[in-house]
Amino acid sequence: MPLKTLPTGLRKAFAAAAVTVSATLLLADSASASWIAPETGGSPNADSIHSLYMILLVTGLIVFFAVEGLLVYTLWKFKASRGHEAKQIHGDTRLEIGLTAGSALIVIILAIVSFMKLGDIRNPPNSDAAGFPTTKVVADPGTNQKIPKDGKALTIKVTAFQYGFRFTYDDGDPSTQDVYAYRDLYAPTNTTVLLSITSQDVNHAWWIPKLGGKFDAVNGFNNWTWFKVPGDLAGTTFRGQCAELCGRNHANMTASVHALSPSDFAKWLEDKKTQLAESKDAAAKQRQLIDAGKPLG
Ligand SMILES: [Cu+2]
Repeated sequence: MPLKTLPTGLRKAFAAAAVTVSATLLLADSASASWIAPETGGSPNADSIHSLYMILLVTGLIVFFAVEGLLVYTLWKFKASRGHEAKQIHGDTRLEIGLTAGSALIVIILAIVSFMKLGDIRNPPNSDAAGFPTTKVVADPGTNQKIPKDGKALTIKVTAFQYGFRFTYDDGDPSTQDVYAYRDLYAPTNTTVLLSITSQDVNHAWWIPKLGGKFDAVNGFNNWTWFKVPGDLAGTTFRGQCAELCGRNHANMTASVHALSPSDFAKWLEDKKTQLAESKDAAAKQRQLIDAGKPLG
């Protein structure tokens, strides 16, 4: 049925629905859209989650306003009034089959689109040539780990505990002390970072909204996710916090991810290595003094 032949009331209802959907889309697309849609901009998986969410949201809004608009229009148009008896209609097989088939089709299309998008959300891309030197990784078959096509990434272990996060930078050499840090994770831009997430006590959840999905941190189990911060975001800090109620200090269990250029990150890693070696030496010296019964200097 062409739009022109529709009654004025119905046309107005459709116009109002279109305006509402467009206004919601405009708001959702603005920089401060995090109130209605998942945050975006820090990593390609976060962007894909956002665009999939928007497809579902818009489809939902269109269906909602079409159904509610028709309902309100029908209530108004066919209401009982003086001198006019309301029509009694008992079902319409063709209409009912059409509505059921239409709804099923929408669900099927949404499922197909979701599965098509899932790849971009779950599979990490390769690091860029300008990224930090990455090492060969092998996917752990017992987990949900996905690795980039070229098999290379920077792996950081995230260990949640009551009440904080510890980040361990695996250097691939068991004979040396791995660099580690608490609360503040430093990561290079243009580099695919794989996160191996676990907990040393109760259940927690890792969530930096701008860097992708939320992942449970469970004792005795490794959950994997990834992020890749674009090169122009070097110097940016992404904030997040534990997303699983884990005890009385849960609200203070925050985490920050600081994106550094690959060269700044290399420098940070070296500085941290030196600091760790120095504090290890200092502790060993104190231990010697204690063992020898001498006062600590
Ligand atoms: Cu927690």
